Amino acid sequence: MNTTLGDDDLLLVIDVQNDFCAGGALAVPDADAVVPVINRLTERFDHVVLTQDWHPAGHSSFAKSHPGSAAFEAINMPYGPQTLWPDHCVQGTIGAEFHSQLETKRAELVIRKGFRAGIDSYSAFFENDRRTSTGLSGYLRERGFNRIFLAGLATDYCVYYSALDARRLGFDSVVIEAGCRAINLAGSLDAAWSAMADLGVQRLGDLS
Ligand code: VGL
Ligand code: ZN
Repeated sequence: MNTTLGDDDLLLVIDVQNDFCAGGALAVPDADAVVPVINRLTERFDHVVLTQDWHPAGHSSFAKSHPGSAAFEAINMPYGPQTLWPDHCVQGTIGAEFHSQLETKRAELVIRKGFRAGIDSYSAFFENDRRTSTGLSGYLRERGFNRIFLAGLATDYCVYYSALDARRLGFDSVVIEAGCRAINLAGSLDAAWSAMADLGVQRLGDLS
């Protein structure tokens, strides 16, 4: 892979928010370790976009919204299967804020997702019905980006779905492993890497 970065390369930083980090409501193992890595990556890119998981209270992806169901169970929603989560990244809460050490000032866009009560959005591009657009694709296209590098949380959910959609939309899509950590529910990490490989998402250990 040509790792010389240019004006048409973008770093897309996925969901580095307090609730996914140590002490958070849906803490991803070792999540805080991505912060210095992503800060270093951010310095290398001309363009950086952040995503922010941003749910209303009582969101339909929260286990508490489904009496009789527990967190980390899967249920069927009108748009398909949905894993249930502990309440997390509720709009306006500390848990929804970016990690305090994350370097955010060079971000050119913050795209929020998961704000509709009845549908979750793992991907930065499409909600979990796989059709409702967040608008990010149009933004990236209009700005002329060709290659999207991804890092953040979690490798096997929001990074995975975003990387896959970037590829499907015709961008080159590269996941930087050193800048990601996984939830890994029931083999979800292996499944994610193999699905990404099948679709032509590139896996880069780190940017040297
Ligand atoms: C995520 C589960 C629920 C993620 C977001 O950022 O990977 N995972 N909401
Ligand atoms: Zn969420």
